[in-house]
Amino acid sequence: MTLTEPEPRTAVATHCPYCALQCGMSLTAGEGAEVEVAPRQFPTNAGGLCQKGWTSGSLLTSPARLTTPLIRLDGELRPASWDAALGLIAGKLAEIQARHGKDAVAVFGGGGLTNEKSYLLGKFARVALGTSQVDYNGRFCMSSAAAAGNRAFGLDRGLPFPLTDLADADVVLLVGANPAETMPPLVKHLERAKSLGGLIVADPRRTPTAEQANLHLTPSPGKDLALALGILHALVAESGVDQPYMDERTRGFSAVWRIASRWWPERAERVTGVSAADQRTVAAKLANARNAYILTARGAEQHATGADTVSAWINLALALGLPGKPGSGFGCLTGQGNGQGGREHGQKADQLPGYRKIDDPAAREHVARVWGVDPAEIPGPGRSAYELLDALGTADGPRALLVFGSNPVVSAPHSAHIADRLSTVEFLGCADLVLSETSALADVVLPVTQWAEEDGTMTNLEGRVLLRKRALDPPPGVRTDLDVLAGLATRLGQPAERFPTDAETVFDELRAASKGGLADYSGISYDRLRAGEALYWPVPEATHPGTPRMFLDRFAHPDGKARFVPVEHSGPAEPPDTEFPLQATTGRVLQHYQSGAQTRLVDELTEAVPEAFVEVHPDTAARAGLADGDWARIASRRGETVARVRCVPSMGIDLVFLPFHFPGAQRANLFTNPALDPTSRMPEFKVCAVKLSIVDGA
Ligand SMILES: Nc1nc2c(c(=O)[nH]1)N[C@H]1C(S)=C(S)[C@@H](COP(=O)(O)OP(=O)(O)OC[C@H]3O[C@@H](n4cnc5c(=O)[nH]c(N)nc54)[C@H](O)[C@@H]3O)O[C@H]1N2
Ligand SMILES: Nc1nc2c(c(=O)[nH]1)N[C@H]1C(S)=C(S)[C@@H](COP(=O)(O)OP(=O)(O)OC[C@H]3O[C@@H](n4cnc5c(=O)[nH]c(N)nc54)[C@H](O)[C@@H]3O)O[C@H]1N2
Ligand code: SF4
Ligand SMILES: [Mo]
Repeated sequence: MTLTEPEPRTAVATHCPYCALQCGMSLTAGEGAEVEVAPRQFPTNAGGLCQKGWTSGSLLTSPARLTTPLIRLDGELRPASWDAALGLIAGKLAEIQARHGKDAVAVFGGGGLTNEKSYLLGKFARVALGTSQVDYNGRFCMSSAAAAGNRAFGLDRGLPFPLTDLADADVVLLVGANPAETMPPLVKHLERAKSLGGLIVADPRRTPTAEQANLHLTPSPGKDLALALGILHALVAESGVDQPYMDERTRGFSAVWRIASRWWPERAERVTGVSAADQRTVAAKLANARNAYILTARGAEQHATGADTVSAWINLALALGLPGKPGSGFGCLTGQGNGQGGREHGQKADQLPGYRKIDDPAAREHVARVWGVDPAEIPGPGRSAYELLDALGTADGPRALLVFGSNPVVSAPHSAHIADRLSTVEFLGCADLVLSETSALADVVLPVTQWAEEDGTMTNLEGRVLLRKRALDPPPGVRTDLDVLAGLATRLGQPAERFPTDAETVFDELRAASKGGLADYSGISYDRLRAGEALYWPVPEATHPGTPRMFLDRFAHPDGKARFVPVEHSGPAEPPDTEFPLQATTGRVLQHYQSGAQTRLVDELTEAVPEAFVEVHPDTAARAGLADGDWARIASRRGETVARVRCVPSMGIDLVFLPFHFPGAQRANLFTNPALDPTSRMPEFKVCAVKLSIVDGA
C-alpha cells in the first residue's frame, strides 16, 4: 500500500453516546483527526439522528478532552502518572476509612455508564470500599418512574414494549415529555396517532412537541396529579373504564375511586388550569381508541410528589385496560443512554445487581456468592443522591467522594450548596472525559475512554440490550473506567481477578449476578448480541428469545395482578407568593445534553445555543423592566441565576422556563428546590417559586 492509496476505511456499527433512544449510527475513522458519523437503520431511530448525534464524533478528537491524570498540587491540577494518581486515591481513601469508618468514603455514578461499569462500580463500592454510600444521577432522573412502576406492576422497565409499537397507536398521551427536542427521531413513531387526531401533549409550555399535538393541555407545573384524577373521574362518569380488564388483571380500584370521585373535572380545572371540556375530550379519546398509550417523562416525574403523580397516570391507564394489552400500554421515557441498565445493576443505594433489593437476605446471599464474599460483608442501604451530596463533609457524612459519569455541580438541585459541600470533603476524585465543573474541583482527575473507544453494553429505553463495540483506538494515556476500578481495587487490597477489565468478562459476571432477579440478563451473551439478536430483558436462559412485550399474561406481583395505588393531589412544595410570584420550571433544549459538560465543547451546538435563556411571557418580562435579549436575574429563596430573556407569547404569565445545561452563574440549579419525594427521593426540579428582575449594571 502506498501513501497515495489510503487504507479503505471501514464503518463500524454503533450507537449514539447520548440519550436512551440509543440511535443506530456508524462511525468511520478519518485519516486525520476527524471521525465521520452517519445514521443507520435501527428501530428506535429509523435512520434518523438529532444534531447532538450527528456532531458526537467531534468530542472523540477534541483538544478539550483529558489525556493525562491530574493531581492537585498547590491548588492547581497538574499532570501526573497513572501510578501516582491511582496510588494517591487509594492511599487517601484507605486512610480516611481507617480514621472514620467505611462509610466515610462515598461513590457517585451515572446513568450514562455501560452496564459493565454500573455493575463494577456498585461492586467496587460494596466490596473494595465496603461502603453503603453509593448512589447515582439516575436518582434525579428515573427514580419516580421506577418507584411507581414497581408498586403498580411489580417491576420497572421504562417501556415494557418496543418503541415501534407506538407507530400503530390511534392515541398517544405524552405527559411532561418533549421528545421533539429530547429524542427527535422518536417523533416519527407518533405520526399515525397525529394523523388520526390522537396526539395529546400535557406540558405547561408550548414546546415543539406540543406544536405538533392535536390537543395541547397546559397544566401549571406540579399539578399533573390533579389532572390525572380529573380525567379518571371523567372516564368513570362516561362509563369509559374497561371493567372486565380491571376485574381480571388489577386490584385496588375502589380506594383510588374514593379519591378520584371527589375530583370532578371542574374541580381539577380550578387546580390545574386545564378545562373540564379538554379533560373530558382526553378521557373520551382514550376510551374510544383501539390502541392507546400513556407515556410520562420528567415533566410529570421530577417533583416532590413525582412517584404519586406517575401512579395517578398509571391508575388512569389501568382503568382504561392499557398495560399488558398488545398494541396499547403505559410507559415512562427513560432519559440517559443507559438510564435503564444503569438502574438495574447495583449503583443505586438500595440495590444489588439484577434489580435486587439490598435488604433482601436471599438477594444478598446470591450476589455474595457471585462476588466470593460473605453476605454479612455487603453493607446495607445508603443515602440517596441528594442526601448523599448534602451530607458530604458533615459530622456523620462521607469525607471523601469518587464521581464516575456525573457533573453534580451543574446538575444537582440547589447546586451552590452542593458545590459548597464538595469543597468541604477531604478528598474528591473524578473520572471523566473532559474537565467538567465537578472534576475541576477534584483533588485527582482520571482521564477515561469514550463510548467509541471501548466495548460495553447499554440497555435502551425499551429494555433492549445493545452491544457498543470498540470502533476506534483511544488516545494514548487514557484508560477505561473498568481499568480505573481495577487499578483502585487492587491497590485497596482486592485480588485482581475480582475486578476484571475486559468488558465481556464483566458482563458474564453480571449475567450470573442478575440470574433469577427481576432484570435477568443471564441468557444474554456478547455472542448473541454480536449475532444481531434483539434481546429485551428478562432473558433467563441462553435459548430464551427475550421479552419485547411484558405483562401480556401477568404482572410481576406474586398474584400476577397490577395494583391501583390510591394517591391524592398536594401540589408543588413551594407555591408562589407575593415575594416570589412566578413559577419556574427547568428542562432541556435540543442542542445540549444534561450538564452540558460534553455538548458545550461542540462548536456547532454552542454556536446554536451559546448561553442560558429564560422563556417568559412578554408582559411578564415588561413588568420586570425586561425586553427580549436582556439579561435577567431569576431568584428563589435558595439562590439566583442569570439568563438571557426570550419573550415567548405562548408562555403562561406566571411561568418561566430555563434549560439547566449551563455552568457558573447561569446554572438553573442555583434556584431549584431540593424538596425530595418521600418514596423515590427525587428532587423537585420542575417547579419552584421565583422572581424576575433586571441584572444591575447590564
Ligand atoms: N436534547 C437533549 N435531549 C435529552 C437530554 C438532554 O439533556 N438534552 N437528556 C436526556 C435525559 S437524561 C432525559 S431524563 C430526557 C428528558 O426528556 P423530557 O422529559 O422530554 O425533557 P425535559 O425538558 O426535562 O421535560 C419535559 C417537559 O416537561 C415540561 N414540564 C415542566 N414541568 C411540568 C409539569 O409539572 N407537568 C408537565 N406535564 N410537564 C412539565 C417542560 O416544560 C418540558 O417541556 O431527555 C433525554 N434527552
Ligand atoms: N434543573 C434541572 N436539573 C436537572 C434536570 C432537570 O430537568 N432540571 N434533570 C436531571 C436529570 S434527568 C439528569 S439525568 C441529570 C444529569 O446530569 P449529570 O449527572 O450531570 O449528567 P451529565 O451532564 O451527562 O454528566 C456526565 C458526566 O460524565 C462524563 N462522562 C460521560 N460518559 C462517561 C463515562 O463513560 N465514564 C465517565 N467516567 N464519565 C463519563 C461527562 O463528560 C460528564 O462530565 O441532571 C438532572 N438535573
Ligand atoms: S436522539 Fe438521542 S440517541 Fe438519537 S442521536 Fe439524538 S442524542 Fe443521540
Ligand atoms: Mo435524565
